[in-house]
Amino acid sequence: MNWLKNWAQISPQKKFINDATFFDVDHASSFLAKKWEHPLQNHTRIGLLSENSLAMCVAIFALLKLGKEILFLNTHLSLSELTEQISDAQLSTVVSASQFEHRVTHLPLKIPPLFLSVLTEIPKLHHESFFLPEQPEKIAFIMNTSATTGKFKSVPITEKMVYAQVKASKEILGSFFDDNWLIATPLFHVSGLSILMRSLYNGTAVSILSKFDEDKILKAVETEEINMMSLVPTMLSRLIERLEKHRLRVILLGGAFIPRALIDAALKKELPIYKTYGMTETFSQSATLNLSHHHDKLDAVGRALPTVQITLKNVNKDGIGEIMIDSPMVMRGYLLKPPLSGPFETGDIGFIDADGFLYVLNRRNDIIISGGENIYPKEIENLVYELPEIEECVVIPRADEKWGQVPVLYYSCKDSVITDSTILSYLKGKLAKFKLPRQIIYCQTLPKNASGKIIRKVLK
Ligand code: S0N
Ligand code: MG
Ligand code: MG
Repeated sequence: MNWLKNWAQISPQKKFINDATFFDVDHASSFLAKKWEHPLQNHTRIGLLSENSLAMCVAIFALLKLGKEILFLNTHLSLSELTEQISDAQLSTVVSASQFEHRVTHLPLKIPPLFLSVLTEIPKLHHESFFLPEQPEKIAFIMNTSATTGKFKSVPITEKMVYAQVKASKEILGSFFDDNWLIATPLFHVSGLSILMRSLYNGTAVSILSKFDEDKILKAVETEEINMMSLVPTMLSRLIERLEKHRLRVILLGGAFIPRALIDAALKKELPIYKTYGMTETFSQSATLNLSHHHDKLDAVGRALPTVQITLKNVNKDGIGEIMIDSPMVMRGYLLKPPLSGPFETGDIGFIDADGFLYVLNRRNDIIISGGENIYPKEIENLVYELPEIEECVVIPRADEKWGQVPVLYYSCKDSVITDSTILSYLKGKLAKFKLPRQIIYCQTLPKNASGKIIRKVLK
């Protein structure tokens, strides 16, 4: 993938990331690639642990130039979660922001970690060229997503998938010379990484903020050139009231259920909302709805992007079925697992209307989406079952104004009892903070059906 090199030649002085030009980013990433070539020799799969930053982007391009597979690590994960992800993917080492140094030193790495701070040392004139052959099937990125079993799954994202996504996205959203897309979602999710790759493909600019900070975003939108952003509903809720002066042409909104009240508020403000339906396995958006053009379809998530076919399986008498996606942007099998063929089974339930608009009724099985972060009840339940006092437990979502949904734990005990706070402190440190149950409820027995299965619906 030589897009960066190409833009550095075509428009070297054009801004790419914050104040850094295409030339700067190409130059810095080549320098870094040269520096890392030797230590990373013989190691293909490299972890990356960082909050959003220019340095993180430069590292991404340096690793791509070296032909590495970059496994993105969620910065919110606990040490034990990180350790498991690193061992599972057979990572040799990680590139880390220096703020995580104390955690990285505890990880089981084969060779010492590399730190992003080296970026301050880039000499002005040094320039090394990296030319890469086109390799559509090569894995560029790996992202872990939570799975029904409670254990994550690793999604290999090939160059072909990236190309298919960014090209289809451009056809739907258009691209203008002065576009500047705010990256406020994490680069360790496809919601963030896809912005970087789309803008790289289009030769347009991005603005990066390390943290989601309402004041900073509103100021940037008012005073800077930002005209596009990608948000999860929790983020838009936190911004919408004060979002007055702007030149936004696209707000790509997705990653979780979008409450109707939020849509109504956005319409009232005439915000350029594009609802998006996508997932890590499709390297982000696969269907999109421009709200301002479709006032009669507000509950839909839109029509399939070019090259995407969305179909339904096991359709019931009301036309509702399981959503399947086929496209060159679709993953062809999880990492270190057997390949998948045919359309990808999302596990989501929905229907398609006569005009081809997709409606999603239920996201995958019993998934909980808190502020755009996915949580599977099983990953919490599995840990709770490690406590000897626990007889049974179940985690279900509770609606939450701020986060959309939060996990709630119900449990029953064997002979000896256990306190809620003992359970919580057991989970703390083992789970990312956003996965911790917001409420813990003791039950003498949990409601069950005739075959002895816990009925989640009753607790909901
Ligand atoms: C919502 C965010 C920004 C909240 O983080 P924030 O404000 O930085 O929180 P902190 O200040 O760090 O912490 C405050 C307290 O809140 C807890 N906390 C943090 N995050 C969460 C959370 N998600 N749920 C519950 N609690 C949370 C902290 O632990 C802390 O607690 P205390 O006070 O006790 O210490 C942040 O969560 C965020 O960035 N969320 C977005 C993540 C995201 O991008 N998800 C999308 C994933 N999906 C996809 O990528 C596929 C869909 C897709 O591609 C897409 C999605 C959206 C838009 C476009 C697209 C596209 O198609 O391109
Ligand atoms: Mg945070
Ligand atoms: Mg915050």
